[in-house]
Amino acid sequence: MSNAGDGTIGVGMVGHAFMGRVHTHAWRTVHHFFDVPLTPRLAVLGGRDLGRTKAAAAKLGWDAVETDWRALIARDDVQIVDICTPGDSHKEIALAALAAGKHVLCEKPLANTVAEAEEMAAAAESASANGQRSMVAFNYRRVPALVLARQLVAEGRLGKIRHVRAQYLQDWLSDANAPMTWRLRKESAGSGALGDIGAHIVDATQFLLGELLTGVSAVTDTFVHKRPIEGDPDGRLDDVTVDDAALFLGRFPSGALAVYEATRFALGRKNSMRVEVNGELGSLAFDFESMNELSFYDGTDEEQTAGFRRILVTEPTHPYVGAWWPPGHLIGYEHTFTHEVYDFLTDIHNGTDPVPGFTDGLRVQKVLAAVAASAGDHSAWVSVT
Ligand code: SOE
Repeated sequence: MSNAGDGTIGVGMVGHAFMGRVHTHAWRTVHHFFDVPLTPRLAVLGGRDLGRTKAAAAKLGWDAVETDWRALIARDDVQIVDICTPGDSHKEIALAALAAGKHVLCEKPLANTVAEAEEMAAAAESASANGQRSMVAFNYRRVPALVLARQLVAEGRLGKIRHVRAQYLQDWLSDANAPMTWRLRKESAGSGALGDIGAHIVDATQFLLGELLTGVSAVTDTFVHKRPIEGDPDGRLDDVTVDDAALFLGRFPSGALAVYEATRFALGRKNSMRVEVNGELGSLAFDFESMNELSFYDGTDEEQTAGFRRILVTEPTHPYVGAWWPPGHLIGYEHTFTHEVYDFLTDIHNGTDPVPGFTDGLRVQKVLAAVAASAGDHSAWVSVT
């Protein structure tokens, strides 16, 4: 569980698709920019297909490969297990890694069901007493502009919060002929837009307000029920078994009302993760497509000149930014993961529990389950005659 004693710590990462690539980038570069207490070693890359995993390891710079994640966990040169697989394997891999005494970083959403997430959170809690750290990879918590937004909310600059408006808009499924993927199967992904991107805005808004949603009311729908199987010579179609879009309302204990929209059918919106918060004293607005900016309306400004001001979040005093470039030299998506592993390594070294931990992942999972339950219960739906 502990590091190798030479100031390095071995990482074994399972999965090498999109998330595996962006996590690799973070592990490879974090110590070049941040003063990390432990330098990650890219010890082992795990993947099911030997040829593809070897090719990915060579390209990304991993020292060794394993085709069985159990073998990866068992290795002495692995102290951190990084789970970048679809949700259906998160629980099994995380529990095995924790049982083997390893630290665990797990992609979001934590699991496919609340029951799985509960087991994972319980295992992480007992492992914490043994000095093992677990974190769920809600990387948007590490966007400097969103960390700044949270600081402004916590300092009371917005006063009492009335509204939260959150959207996660992508468009890669707008084309009805876009191919089938694991993200569109309930068995592998748990849910569709809801768990893939809705989970991010649930976590981000709970993070911004420092509160947990107390209830939701939702509609979800699937627009395209069958999609082509990629590369199938007979052009066969496969069933989409998850939601394409999830829209829901929520309430926070402070009385704030929230509205959420997660869809992969918002043509023209590529990765528009947006949050707006309105309080009695001020408002904040953020859009990931301009991730280095935060808009702030200070309601205490004098009337003549009041207006949303665009804060370029690139000053060395802004969260995480001092490690990067001079003011105005922007950072990108991958940096949020670098910030994440920096915090994770710091927690491992300091013996503190990372945030968001598996319990936070469980909290999001409960919201996702509540959204699915509400959407499936049509008793509150009032038809307009
Ligand atoms: C795909 O929709 C996806 O890669 C999500 O799974 C990520 O979590 C999000 O950051 C970007 O979009």
